[in-house]
Amino acid sequence: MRPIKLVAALATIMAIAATSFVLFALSVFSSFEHSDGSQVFPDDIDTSASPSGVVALPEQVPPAYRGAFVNYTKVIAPNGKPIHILAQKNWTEAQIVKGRSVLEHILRDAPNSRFGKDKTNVANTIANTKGAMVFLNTEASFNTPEFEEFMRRNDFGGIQDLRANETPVEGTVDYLEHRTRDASFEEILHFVHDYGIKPALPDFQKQIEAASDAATARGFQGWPEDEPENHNNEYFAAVYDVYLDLWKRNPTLYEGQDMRGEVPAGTTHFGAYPLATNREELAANDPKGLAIINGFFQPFLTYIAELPESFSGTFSLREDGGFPYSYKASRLAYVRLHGDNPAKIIGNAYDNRFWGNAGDNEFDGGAGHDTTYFSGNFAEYSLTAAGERLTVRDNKLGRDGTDTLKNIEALQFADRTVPVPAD
Ligand SMILES: [Ca+2]
Ligand SMILES: [Ca+2]
Repeated sequence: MRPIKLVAALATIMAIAATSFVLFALSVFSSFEHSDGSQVFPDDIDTSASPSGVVALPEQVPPAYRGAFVNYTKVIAPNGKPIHILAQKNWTEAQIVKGRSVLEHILRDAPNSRFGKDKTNVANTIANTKGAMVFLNTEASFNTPEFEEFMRRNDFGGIQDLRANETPVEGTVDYLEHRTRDASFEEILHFVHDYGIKPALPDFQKQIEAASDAATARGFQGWPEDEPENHNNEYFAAVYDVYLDLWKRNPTLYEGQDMRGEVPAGTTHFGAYPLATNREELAANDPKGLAIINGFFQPFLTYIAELPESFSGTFSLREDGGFPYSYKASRLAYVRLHGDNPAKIIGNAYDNRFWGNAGDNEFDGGAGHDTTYFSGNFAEYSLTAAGERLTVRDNKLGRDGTDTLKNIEALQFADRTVPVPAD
């Protein structure tokens, strides 16, 4: 239940290095070892050959890392340095991409916010610390010899874990049926908070601590296993989950375990946060919590939800009781379809951006200034208006198909943007 934070124990590393024959055996790898026995994780892994940016950990990576992890991606901070993401084998490529997208989202500037309008220093601080997200299979992965070896030998300055069985990807059956509790926002926000916000934004940190203390006085319970100084870290992430409406309708699985009946009414996070269960209640019942969210984030999720090729049917960003996931999806704004299944996307009041697939798609942007993206140049498409609908047919076979648009204000082609005239 409790997110587990990891701190490399340098003293332990040195004690082991001083006494162990293992070190002798590893001396052939000395070109990537520090004098304390930890191994150097390279800062220059090339991910450019992979369209998704996810690659297998290359040979140049020392064995302590390759023993525990198989795949890799990164986010480049404004200073040009990487923030590392290492993933174990249970993680699908789509899950790794989502995790990276959530990290990019949390680090994306929020122009109208007090502390988040320029996050350069936050991201640079994490990269300078040599921070790494570690995507583990399950909680049991902590207790494997491979992971323990990784913990003894890694040279990361800050590590936060997230597990594969708590990271559902938009458009998968698990997501659509709102089964697995999505912990990616919570855990990745912990990472940014600990290694970016605390060192880089001390005034914001003071505000978070004050809001956390006020909520604690009203019943918020930091995880009991945690030191009290970590409660503000749990609080910020819990409030952000609530703001994203992840608990507006309770999920049914917690890391593979049935969690039905485990969340007292009127609370989230298994009762730890008792002040609000959704964004509307947050404004009324925990305005200090809402203020810290508004101090760092935009109202919507700024990453593109990449729906899998298997998806077909309707994906709704508008709350609709017929779609159990639509509460959490209501905070998305950007969606991309893949494959060639016919599919429809229903937008919300945000300025939506939609990317269709090779099948015939329908897009309804709803309110806001909404844009649909196409693969080719404007001259390669035929446009037909009929009432409030606009049909856009790709004259190149097998590319974008024939898409029908409603409440869309702009068409973005490879070569130009075409505004849709109001009717
Ligand atoms: Ca919209
Ligand atoms: Ca299409």
